[in-house]
Amino acid sequence: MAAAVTMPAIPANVAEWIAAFARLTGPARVHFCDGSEAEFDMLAARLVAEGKLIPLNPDTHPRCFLHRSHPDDVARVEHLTFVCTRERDEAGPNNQWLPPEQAHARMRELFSGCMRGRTLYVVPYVMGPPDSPYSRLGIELTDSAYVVLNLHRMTRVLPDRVYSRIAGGEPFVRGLHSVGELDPNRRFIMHYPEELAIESYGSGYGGNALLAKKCHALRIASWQARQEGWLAEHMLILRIETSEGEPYHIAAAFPSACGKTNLAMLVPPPAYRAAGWRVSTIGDDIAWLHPGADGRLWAINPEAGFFGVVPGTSRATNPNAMAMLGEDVIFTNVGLTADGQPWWEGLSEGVPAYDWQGRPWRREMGPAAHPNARFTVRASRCPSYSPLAESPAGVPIDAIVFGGRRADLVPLVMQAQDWTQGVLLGAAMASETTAAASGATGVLRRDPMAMQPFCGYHFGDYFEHWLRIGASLRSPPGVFLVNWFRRGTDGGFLWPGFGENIRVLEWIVRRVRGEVGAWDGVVGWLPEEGDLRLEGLALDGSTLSRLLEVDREGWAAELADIGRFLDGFEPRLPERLRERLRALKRALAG
Ligand code: SAT
Ligand code: MN
Repeated sequence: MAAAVTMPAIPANVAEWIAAFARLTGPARVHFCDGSEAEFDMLAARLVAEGKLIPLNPDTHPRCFLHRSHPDDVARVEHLTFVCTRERDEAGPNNQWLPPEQAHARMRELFSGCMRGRTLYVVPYVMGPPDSPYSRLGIELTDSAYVVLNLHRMTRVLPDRVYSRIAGGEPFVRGLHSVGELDPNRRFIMHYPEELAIESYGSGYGGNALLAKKCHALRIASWQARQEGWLAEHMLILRIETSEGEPYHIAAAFPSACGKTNLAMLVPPPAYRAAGWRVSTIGDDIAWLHPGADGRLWAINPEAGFFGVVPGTSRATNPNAMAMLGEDVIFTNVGLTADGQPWWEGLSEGVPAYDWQGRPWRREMGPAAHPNARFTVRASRCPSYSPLAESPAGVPIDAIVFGGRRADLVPLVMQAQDWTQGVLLGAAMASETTAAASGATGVLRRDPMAMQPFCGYHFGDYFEHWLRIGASLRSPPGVFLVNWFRRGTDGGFLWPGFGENIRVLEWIVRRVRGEVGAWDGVVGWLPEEGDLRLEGLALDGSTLSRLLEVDREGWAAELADIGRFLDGFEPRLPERLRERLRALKRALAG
C-alpha cells in the first residue's frame, strides 16, 4: 500500500497520519483531492456508473444529481454520537461519553480492513474565508465519493492553502470516516476535542459523514472556541437593510429543520421591498462569533454551501432557495418525476413517479420525499448570498435571536432585558423534535441555544463561557427570543411566517436602534401595541393578543421546569444564571 507518495507538498505529519489510516483500513488506492470542478465531474461520473448517483433531467436541472441513501441511514444519530474527553465531566451530562482509549479501540476494530477494494479520499478543507484569521483547517479521510462531492460544495477544498498552513505549524482537525457496511448496529460518531479528532463509521448521511459540518464546525470548534475566547454556534447569519439603507446583522439559533435556511434567505413582502428593505444571506447553519477590538461581536460563516431541508421548500416559502435548486445541486432522498425531475412535498407542480427509495409512488404510500431529504448546493448560487460572507473580518452582529418550534407559551417575539437574561432564555430554549435526527418527532425537548446535539463540552461551562463573552463586549448584541410556530385551538399556525417574519426583524432592528419602547413582560420586553407593523396581514385581534401574551401561570410552571433542567448541570451551572432565574420567579409571582 503506497500512500502519500503522489503529492510532495504534503507535510510529513499529514502524510504519516494518512499512511497510518491506510495501513489500518487497507484501501485499493488513495486519491488526494484537488477540489477542482474536473475532479467533481470525474467523481460524479464514477458514482453515476456505480448507480449511486442518478443524473436528473439535464433540460430542467442541469448538473443536478439524486442520491438515495440507505433507508436506515437518513438522519443524524444522537444516540450513537459521543464526545470522548479524558475526564467525563468535561463532556458533561449533555453528551454521551466514552474514555478516549476505549473509543479509539472500538473504532480501530471497525476501521480495520474496512476499505479493501475501495478508494480512500483525502479531502483538505478550509472552514471560513481562507484569508480570515478566524478560518480553521481540517482534513477528512473518507471512502465515500458522495461525501467528497458534498464537501466540494459545502467547504473550501484548497489543498495548497491547507498543506502550506499546516507546514507552517497550524493545527488541523483530523477526520476519519468510513461508510463501513451502513449497518446501524455498527455505527458510531466519536469526537476527541482534546486531540482535534473525529472518527465516524457506518453512516454516509449528513452530519454523521460530512465531518466538516456538525462534527468539526460545531462540536470540535465549540471546544476550541472556549479555549480561545470565541463562540461556535448553530446559527444563521443574515444582513438586513432598512428602508433608509442602514445595514444590520442578525445571528439566529434554531434547532435543525426549524426554518434557519428560510429565514436566512427571507424575501420581504412587496410593501417592504417597495419601501427599500433588503435581506441578504451570510450563512444558514453555523456562525463563528469573535469579540472584536471595537467591543462588538463579529461573525463569519465557516461553510461555503448549504445542506438544507428540501420538503416544504417552494416559491412561496423560499424563492431564493428555489432559484438555486435548478442547477448544480446534489439532492438526497427526494422523489423523482417520470421525466427525471426532483420532487418533494410542498412543490405545487409535478407529480412523483418514484419515492425517495426509488419505489413506484402511489398516493397511499404517503410522502414521496423523505422528511429529512436534503439539497447540497454552493452558497454562491443563492441569489441573496452576500459578498460579505467572504469578508475575512466577518460582519458585526447587532442582534442574537433564539427560536424553537413551540405550539404555545413562547410569544412571537420578546427581548431579553440584558445579556444574562439572554443567556438564561437561550439556555432554557425548548423545541419540538424534527426529522433531522433519528427518533420520535414533535416531542418537546430542551435544546439550549439549539446546541443540545452539537456542544462539544459541558453545558455548565458553555453557559459560563457565554456569560464571559458577553461581559467582554463593550457593545453586546441585543438578545431576542422568537417563536413562529404558535398554534391555535384548531391546530393551525397563528403566524404566517416566512417572508412575513420581516415584521419581527423590523421590530428587532428598531429596538437595537433604540427607536421603539417595549412593555415589561417580566420574562422579557414585548412589542407595544402598534410597534409591530401588521398592515396587510389578516390577523384578528385575538390572534394577535395570543401571539404577544405572557401567560403568567404558564411561565411560572415553565420557570420551575427550567430550574429542574438546569439543576442537571450542577455543580458547573453559573451562579449568575441561577440567581437570575430566582429573580424572575419572584418578579413573576409578585
Ligand atoms: O445532518 S445535519 O446534521 O448536517 C443537518 C442538521 O441536523 O442540521
Ligand atoms: Mn443545522
